[in-house]
Amino acid sequence: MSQARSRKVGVLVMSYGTPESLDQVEAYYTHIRRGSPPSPEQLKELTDRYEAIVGGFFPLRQHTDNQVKALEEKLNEAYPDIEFVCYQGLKHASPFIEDGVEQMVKDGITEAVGVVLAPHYSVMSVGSYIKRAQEKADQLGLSISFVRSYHLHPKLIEALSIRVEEALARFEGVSKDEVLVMFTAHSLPERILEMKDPYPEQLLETSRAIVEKTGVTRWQFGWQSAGQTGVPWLGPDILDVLQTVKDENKAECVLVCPIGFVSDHLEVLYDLDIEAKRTAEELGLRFERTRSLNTDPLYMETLGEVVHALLTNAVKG
Ligand code: FEC
Repeated sequence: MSQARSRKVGVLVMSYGTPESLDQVEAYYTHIRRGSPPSPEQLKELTDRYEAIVGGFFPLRQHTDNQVKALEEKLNEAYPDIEFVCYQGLKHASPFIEDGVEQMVKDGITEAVGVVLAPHYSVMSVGSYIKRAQEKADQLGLSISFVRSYHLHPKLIEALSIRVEEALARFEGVSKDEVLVMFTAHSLPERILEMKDPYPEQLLETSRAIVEKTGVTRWQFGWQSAGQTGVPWLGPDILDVLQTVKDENKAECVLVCPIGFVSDHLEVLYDLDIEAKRTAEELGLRFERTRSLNTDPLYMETLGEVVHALLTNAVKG
């Protein structure tokens, strides 16, 4: 079948990365902290969070593996004239972004595209993945172009809207208008605002597109998972939003939709399912969360289409 394919393209699929076992948490955390090891207290706090989610299992690795495989299948099925080979490149774990680029070159790939498993662009998130991949590609003489964001892709919005509707139905006996839908994403240091970074606006655009498609009437955006780095991070934090919801009697039911994440991992399974849920319940609020995208076919089609569009534009351009 691959004989009919006239062109071969390497796809660097980039994701955050996670440890493979509890004894790797320190090295992983040190990498996130740009080489500065965490204190014993910080390490314990993070290890405890991993242990709390599913007994020290690291779901992000499995989800990323599955997403990369599903995307490769989707691309090869949808575009029979091109042979697509997907490579994994992780930000904070092995195989690192640079390893993925190197492997493409070793395999004889001469044309490549990079895409991040995160729909919204910030210079501090997607921008930093792209920078590292571009630097390695330049070093090795590989031609590579990048998808920067896909936060308004109709199939992404459809997949997220389906999840919002399905989760709203979980509040039995409560009408849609009584539930406050809280869209969330990973916070970043506030200084991105001075840089006119598109991240906050793109997140609001995704939120508004879902609201429009689902007819949700009460909604709010909140930031989650801010780091403890001694500099101000974007707010309001979702835990504070929950308090405000209670204080101002805005709603009794809260549905969290983490639009900034595409997989089940620590920031969803701990920060939302354990920490935010506990806070909500202490405040007497009913709490639900939308299902993660993981390998949802609509999400895989979104990725396939944005990768393919980049190749088409590259030919035209
Ligand atoms: O399940 C897992 O093992 C990994 C879950 C995970 C995801 C994730 C996504 C994002 N982060 C983003 C920004 C930052 C910034 C810092 C930072 C720190 C951490 C720490 C852990 C962690 N992040 Fe993360 N992030 C995940 C996990 N993140 C663990 C360290 C402990 C902590 O702060 O809780 C601060 C770095 C510093 O110290 O300077 C900034 C952004 C995303 C979403 C986009 C993406 O996926 O790339 C933005 C998943």
